[in-house]
Amino acid sequence: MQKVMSVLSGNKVNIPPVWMMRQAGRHLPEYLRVRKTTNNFIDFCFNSQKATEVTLQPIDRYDMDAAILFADILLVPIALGRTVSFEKGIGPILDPLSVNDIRNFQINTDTLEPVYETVREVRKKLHNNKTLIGFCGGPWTVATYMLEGKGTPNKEKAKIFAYKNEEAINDLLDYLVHISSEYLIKQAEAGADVLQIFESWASDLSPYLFNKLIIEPTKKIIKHVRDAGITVPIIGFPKNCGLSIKEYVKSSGISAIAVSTEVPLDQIRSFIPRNMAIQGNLDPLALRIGGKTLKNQVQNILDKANGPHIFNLGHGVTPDVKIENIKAVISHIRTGEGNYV
Ligand code: 1CP
Repeated sequence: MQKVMSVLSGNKVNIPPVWMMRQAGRHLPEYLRVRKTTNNFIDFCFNSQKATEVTLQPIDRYDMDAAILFADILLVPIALGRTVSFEKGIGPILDPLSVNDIRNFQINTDTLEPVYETVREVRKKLHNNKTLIGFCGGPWTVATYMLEGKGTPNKEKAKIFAYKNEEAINDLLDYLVHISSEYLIKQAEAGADVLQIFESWASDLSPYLFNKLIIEPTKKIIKHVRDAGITVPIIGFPKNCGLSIKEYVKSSGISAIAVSTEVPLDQIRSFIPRNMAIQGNLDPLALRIGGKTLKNQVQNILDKANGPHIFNLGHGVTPDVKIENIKAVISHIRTGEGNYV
């Protein structure tokens, strides 16, 4: 059995499986080489051959236990007829939504077909002891980009929209639930072994908004996926959501919880179901710093993660991370020692 699957089914193993969010990305020279061949990031994501190649790079380079599909959470707004572009040094740019736009989405889910082709290709090429993870963004996280038009520090415009436009926000989230459910179902049908829902902007929400914007839409997605007969484990990642993580674990229907860096691994066990797998939560900053700092942080997580655990970061690998340090982390996890630099 794949190690990741074993842990997700509740087994505690001596050596935890490991993968890292954004493991396929700009810290890898082989990624940059392929990335350079396509100017536009969206075209790159929709090029199955290139997306397959970069999905597999971290497996070849590091022997990670899981590959994560190379795509982006912002492909879903494209299926709703919106324009998305990525500007160098800025990030995603979208045309900010008005209430009227929400009534007039031009839905075209066929746009997402190349992503399923990538999943099929990767699953064919990946060794069967490795897990393939498919994903989508949480509806609220995707909505923040659609409403704000770009990544912003506090998502204030999106939150004010949510408070003031009850009907429009419900409609928007329903559209996103609908497309994201289909997106996940088709990824699983194409061969994804596990699905992850990235709720990157789950922080600073009142419990009222957390329930409305995060829990309810997630519940609906998971229900649709299960109703379609998909049984694969679903990992939820409600980043930086504070105590709301309790309600999220209890009510959303997720199979496993991915935790960002601030969550004390030894405390979360007391309020999640026995044998639920936890994924995370090495500080990405420690990975950037390396040396003794990184070694101590890795050991700390190994010591505290009592129970089924998938080793990962609390957020993504940054472009300045040294390859030697990722290798050292993996070696430390598997052999007890690593050459940190
Ligand atoms: O030039 C480049 O190569 C762009 C960098 C990049 C990469 C490597 C972006 C732009 N997206 C991705 C791929 C990606 N995105 C993956 C697959 C690769 C992997 O993890 O190895 C995944 C799972 C995502 C998910 C994603 N995209 C999230 C959720 C996770 C997270 O980081 O919080 C989010 C928020 C996005 C939006 C996004 N995509 C890219 C950028 C610069 C952003 C905005 C981030 C922000 O607002 O801070």
